[in-house]
Amino acid sequence: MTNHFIDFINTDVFLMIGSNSAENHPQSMRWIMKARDKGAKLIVVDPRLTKSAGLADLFVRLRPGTDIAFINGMINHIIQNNLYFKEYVLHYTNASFLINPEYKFEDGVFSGLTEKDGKKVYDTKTWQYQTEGDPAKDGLREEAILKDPTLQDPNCVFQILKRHVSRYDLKTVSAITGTPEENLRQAYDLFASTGKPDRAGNVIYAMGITQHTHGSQNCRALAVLQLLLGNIGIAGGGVNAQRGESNVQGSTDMAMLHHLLPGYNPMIYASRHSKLQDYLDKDVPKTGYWSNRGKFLISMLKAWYGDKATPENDFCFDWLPKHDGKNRSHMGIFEQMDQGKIKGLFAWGQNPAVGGPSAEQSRKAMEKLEWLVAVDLFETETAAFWHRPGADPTKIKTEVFLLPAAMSYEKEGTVTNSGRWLQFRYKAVDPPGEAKSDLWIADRLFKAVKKAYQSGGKFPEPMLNMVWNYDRPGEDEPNIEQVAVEINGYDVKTKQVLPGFAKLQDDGSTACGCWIHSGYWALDKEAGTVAAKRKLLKDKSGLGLYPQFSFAWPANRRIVYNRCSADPAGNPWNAKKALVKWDALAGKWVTADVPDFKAADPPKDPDGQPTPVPPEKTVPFLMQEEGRGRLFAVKGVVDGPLPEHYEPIESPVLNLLSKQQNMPLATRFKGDFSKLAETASEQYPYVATTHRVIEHYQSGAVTRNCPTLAEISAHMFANISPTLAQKIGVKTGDDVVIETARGQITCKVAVSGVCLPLKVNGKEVEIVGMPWCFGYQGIARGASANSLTPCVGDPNTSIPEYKAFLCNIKKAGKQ
Ligand SMILES: Nc1nc2c(c(=O)[nH]1)N[C@H]1C(S)=C(S)[C@@H](COP(=O)(O)OP(=O)(O)OC[C@H]3O[C@@H](n4cnc5c(=O)[nH]c(N)nc54)[C@H](O)[C@@H]3O)O[C@H]1N2
Ligand SMILES: Nc1nc2c(c(=O)[nH]1)N[C@H]1C(S)=C(S)[C@@H](COP(=O)(O)OP(=O)(O)OC[C@H]3O[C@@H](n4cnc5c(=O)[nH]c(N)nc54)[C@H](O)[C@@H]3O)O[C@H]1N2
Ligand SMILES: [Mo]
Repeated sequence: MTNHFIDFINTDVFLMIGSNSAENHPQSMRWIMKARDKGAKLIVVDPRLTKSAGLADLFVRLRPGTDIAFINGMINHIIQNNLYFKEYVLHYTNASFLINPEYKFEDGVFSGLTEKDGKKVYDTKTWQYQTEGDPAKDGLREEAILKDPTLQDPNCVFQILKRHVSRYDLKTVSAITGTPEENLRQAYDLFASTGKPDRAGNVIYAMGITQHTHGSQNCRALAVLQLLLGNIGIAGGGVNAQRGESNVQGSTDMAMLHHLLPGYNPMIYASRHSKLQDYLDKDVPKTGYWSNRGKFLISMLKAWYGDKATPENDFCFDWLPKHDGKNRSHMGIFEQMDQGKIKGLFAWGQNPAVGGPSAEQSRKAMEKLEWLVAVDLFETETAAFWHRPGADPTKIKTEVFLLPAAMSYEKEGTVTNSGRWLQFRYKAVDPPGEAKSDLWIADRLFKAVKKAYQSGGKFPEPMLNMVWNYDRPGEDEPNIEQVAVEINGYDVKTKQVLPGFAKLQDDGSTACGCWIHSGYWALDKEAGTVAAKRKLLKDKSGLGLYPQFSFAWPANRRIVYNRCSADPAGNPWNAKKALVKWDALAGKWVTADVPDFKAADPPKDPDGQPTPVPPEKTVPFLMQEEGRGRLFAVKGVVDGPLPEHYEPIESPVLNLLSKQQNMPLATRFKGDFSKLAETASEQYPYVATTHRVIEHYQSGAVTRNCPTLAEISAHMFANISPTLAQKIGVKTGDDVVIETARGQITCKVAVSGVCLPLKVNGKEVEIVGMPWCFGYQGIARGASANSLTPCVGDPNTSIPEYKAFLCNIKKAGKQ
């Protein structure tokens, strides 16, 4: 999230799209409802009439997988009717920047589409700015980029965007999404009303936006929208992803992703990086804040390899495992497993037999493993895959270990919420039986592997020399505070904990495990550490910033890009909600939030005062190389500089906008994972989507094992409309069989207005909505929706297309 939950009280209009916060983020909904009590409006955009939609001022029902049509339509409406925030757009975005005149968009694809190793990729040469000098040598300096401040040049970003979205008129959008034109117009006007200096619009999104083959472009479209309306960097605004598991933000910060290192540094690839200098040359930008990336990487190497890491040996860069460039995402791993190329799997706090796409094929792929270790609270469907219904345990050779883990209340450690707030939580109760904390398990596992390497093995150095100083004398449990010190960072010589990442160096004098978290473990006089802070009292701003409650990364900043909350001269757009302000008389910045720009230069002599940086010298988007918000993405996404509507891979209709039916770069998989229905399939005529329910958590391991919750929500079901129910002859409570190209399931049916047919280009399209929390273990059992879902993914993230695919549905027992 660019903003945070309490900040929602400052919002005037919410656009909740592809998120059902009332069920899935009740704490978030609490702040939304507080804002509504003060007069804020809520728009909900969802294929289903959700509990959130029931609380909305305006509900927009759209066909799954058509959000870009909806959002580009809004962008078009805003530009055509002059509803964008002109001064903001001109000064804080790349609207005026000129793009290579060779850039083209034709037949639904961008210039540069080619094939490499049998895969479609874009060469992004024509998507670049026109510059003076050579950006490859000097970096992407803002001063060197050619611009047209009148925004009239046909090659400027604003005109390119305007042309691109002009095809998304109300009629076309309505024909694609199935949303009536009047409903679209109402939503567009209401949200566009926030394109004024004193109005704040807040975009809230989650899995309805991300789980598509164009999920990243869905997010991009929302960012473009918010930049046009001047809603980024202001109180009550932002693009706010409602993250999932309580600590999923923390786990992505820590690089639980195959293409990242901690703190969102890019991964090291064998093909690109044979030595440290390659990384510094190719992946450290010359301009923008990421130009400090070398300091972050080298400090990480010092944290991992300690005294062994020296400038002479590239800080042990050679010891880091290198990515081989293959698809190592969830689906890539299961494809490899199916091909017998993976020997063993740790399912550590995850349950892919229920949560992964094409679940039955995935369960079969696990049969090819030599061993599987499940580290979990329960014997999940994954741990029990070898004795699942229909499997023959005598034929499955996989050796399965179940290590019982302690739950969050049974151990201590930090959790990072969607708003980037990190907080230390204390242990409440002891874990039952032999259950151990994950840290304990990781500690013993590492020590056992290290011991094995001591008696030989290939390339033992990284294992034998890894810093592992978490023992607490006389205690069984490793010292989690020592782990925190390593993540926070310390001075190598004095071992003093660092106050923040500004102190990190690239000469080996500092160590830091995850630069964005740096400062969270710095000492606080009263609380002990910043992350342990729990003081709500001091919020002088009145904006809910509460700087003394927990720690918000980076640098305890609550609202990122906050320079944009004031005009170029430093006067807040909205004086009542000022985050930062230039006091011209005093010649300094007055700040309620930690500024997201360089507000002062350090003092010239040790006793001197820092010198304030005047407004015209500050950069609104510090993390971007060119310092501006990108309406047109010259970098960062592989599948296009502007969002374009493509149909989901499985779709009931042809793409109305172009010949390009779906995302040209979508990731696809082989063998058992390649099964797909064709466009407008007669065999699978209905659109299916999946969602969560308030009673169950995720794959249901923790909630279907809880007797009360298992009783409240005991059955797998599918929601269908009364018209579809009539057509197939069922009523609520009947059993139905749902089938896709991957397989079939039997479950109950619920007939209501939650799902209704939509008129898509003159054709009635029925929607089938299913929760995905059921499986064959636990107290409440039922069929898994993921037995039906396809293995296709977004080319940037490899997230599966869980939210839009084709199915058939029949009354059970009927042919
Ligand atoms: N009770 C409960 N809370 C949870 C979880 C849980 O399992 N149970 N899981 C947690 C986790 S890990 C996560 S990631 C979050 C997820 O939180 P959400 O994203 O809110 O969860 P979903 O219900 O999967 O999807 C949200 C909505 O997207 C809609 N949708 C489907 N397809 C589309 C589409 O193409 N466009 C649009 N605009 N909407 C679409 C669905 O109908 C659904 O209402 O919730 C977290 N909170
Ligand atoms: N069709 C469909 N599929 C989806 C989605 C969807 O919307 N539709 N959503 C996707 C999303 S957003 C997500 S996040 C994934 C989730 O997919 P998974 O992560 O595979 O599912 P979870 O049920 O969250 O698995 C967490 C496991 O961790 C265990 N656990 C809980 N606490 C601890 C602990 O402290 N330590 C350890 N070691 N274990 C613990 C739980 O018992 C549980 O078995 O599913 C994805 N799958
Ligand atoms: Mo999630």
